[in-house]
Amino acid sequence: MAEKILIIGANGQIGTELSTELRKIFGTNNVVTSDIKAPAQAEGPYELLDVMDKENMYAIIKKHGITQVYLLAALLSATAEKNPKLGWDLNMQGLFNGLDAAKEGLIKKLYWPSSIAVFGPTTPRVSTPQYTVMEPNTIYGISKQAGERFCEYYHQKYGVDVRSLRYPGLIGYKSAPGGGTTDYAVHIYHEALKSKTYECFLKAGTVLPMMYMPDALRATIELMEAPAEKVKIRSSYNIAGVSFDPEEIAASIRKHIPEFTISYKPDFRQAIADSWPASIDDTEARNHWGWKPEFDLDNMTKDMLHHLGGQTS
Ligand code: AKB
Repeated sequence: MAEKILIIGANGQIGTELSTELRKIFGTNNVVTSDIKAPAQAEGPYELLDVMDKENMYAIIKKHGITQVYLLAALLSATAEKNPKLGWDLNMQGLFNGLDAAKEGLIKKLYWPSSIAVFGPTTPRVSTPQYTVMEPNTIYGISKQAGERFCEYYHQKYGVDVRSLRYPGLIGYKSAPGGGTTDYAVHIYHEALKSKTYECFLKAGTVLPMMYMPDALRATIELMEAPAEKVKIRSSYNIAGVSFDPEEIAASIRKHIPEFTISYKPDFRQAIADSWPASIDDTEARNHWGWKPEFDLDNMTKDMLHHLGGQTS
């Protein structure tokens, strides 16, 4: 049977780009996008859907004969800290609706993103392993950790084919990030081109795990397309791209825009960043289904500046 895909939260940072990639593979009409608001420009079939509305989610799945759901709707770390109740409700209720749809046989496969936010201040910060101390202290991290436990539970107990990645900060030129602690690493490129200066909301020396969007999209699709027996972890996989601090990304930008300057004005997001790993050990993802990142910091910078319309010499 041909695959029919539903992307929930398709207007967000990942959804915007993932829908284009999935449509290249599965065909425009076999990928239905959905979000709480209509897209600025519809490239194919779309539906209005609040991820917390189970009835409507099920109706859309049945209407289009959906076989796979990518459930991307979530409140990210910074936004969820400002509205903890909504952060928890939306992140958990949305996941339950997706897991239940799979448990009840409405769909065959579910993708749900987790995050490096599942780790906390007591986690070893460097080369954080797949299995380690996890005591997240943000609402977002707590919801992602609880979500991981439920994914594994639904897989073991009900045979649900759920797959997940612990995304680091994601950096891309096609879509804006939506309320995360790692968002500075996208804004910095836009500001470098616009005003040649950037005021960073994290302080110098704050090293975080990051990944260029093409790598993240490839990891997502490779995991979803991997044979089920290779997906041995059903909570969520560590994946690593590149780790850097604001000074290092500024230095990388300066190779193309020598006059670029950075200044620092840390806000509440500093405490969130300080509770997260600096780098990730993704041995399991590499060994189980062959994950390998392609972009390092300088390649990413070159590509970002090129696509955002700047110099790349
Ligand atoms: C955030 O900063 O909240 C996200 C994430 C790392 O999950 N980008």
